[in-house]
Amino acid sequence: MAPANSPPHPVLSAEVADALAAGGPVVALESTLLAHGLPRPDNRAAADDVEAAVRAGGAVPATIAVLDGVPHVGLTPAQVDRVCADPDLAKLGVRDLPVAAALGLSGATTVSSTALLAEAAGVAVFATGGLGGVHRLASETFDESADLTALSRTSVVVVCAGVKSILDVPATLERLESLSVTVVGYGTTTFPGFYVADSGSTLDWSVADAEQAAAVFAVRRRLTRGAVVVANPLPADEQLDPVLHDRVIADALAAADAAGVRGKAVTPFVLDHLHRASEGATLAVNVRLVLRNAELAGRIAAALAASPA
Ligand code: PSU
Ligand code: MN
Repeated sequence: MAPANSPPHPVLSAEVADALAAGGPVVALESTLLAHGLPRPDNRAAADDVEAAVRAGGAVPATIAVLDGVPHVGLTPAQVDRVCADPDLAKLGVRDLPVAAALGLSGATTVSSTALLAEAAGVAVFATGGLGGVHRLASETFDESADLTALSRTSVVVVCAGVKSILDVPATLERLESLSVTVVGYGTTTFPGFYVADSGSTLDWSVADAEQAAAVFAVRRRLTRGAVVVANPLPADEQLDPVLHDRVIADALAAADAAGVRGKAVTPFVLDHLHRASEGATLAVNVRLVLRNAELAGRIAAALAASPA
């Protein structure tokens, strides 16, 4: 039996275990974006497409979820079916992991808990859509995603298209600075706005390629714990029309407020509202940006495995 003070060890799929044992490239993928960020049944095809994008980048995908109390890193197709089909699946941040593990419950993992489980499994690179962050009106609601503090203490590269544009982006960047999270743009110092290429905020640093992203992480890992966020914008010709973007987000936030939605239900409610209000336009863009991030994460993991110092 494991010592009482060791964390519940994630169960690795055979393919992920083999890749890690060989020092090969592996990319962690979160399951909350599948279970709570994309609508059923489209989420099931997206799950396969995201894994394929990681492989196209040159790495083994490791989708992470908690099933019957057990954290899994790398899921079988039947386990992905479960994550994508269950309308009652819990959304698990770091603070929820002990409850799920102790009570034998199942849930999808957010950025915060996926990063933690990836690090525990020895997976250094993680791809998602957009980070959680500081919500608009957070000065009244105190709604700030646990993603931010988790990234301050978890050693992982997170490839994302910025933070979800339903948030207060400048405030989120300020918090990432306070928390000493390293943030670099991929080929740009324009901070992407998730569905749109430009959030209106800028970054101090950019990396030119996957090798530079891997090199930044290799130094950070030796220097201090905490994440390197690689912000990967959509090309302008693939983004959501910025005018449509601003209109549907304002509507979605007003609808969430009117419905009295609070806490961890806010993000899934708003994303669902956006997908319906834009007649699928936000959904298509959301899937596209996740695929691009997964492919880039695959290349960064491959670069890291090639020069593991
Ligand atoms: N990115 C997406 N779709 C999502 C999320 C991110 O493209 O659904 C999820 C992530 O799991 C992230 C979570 O960690 O939203 C943040 O939720 P909250 O704002 O409640 O912390
Ligand atoms: Mn929140």
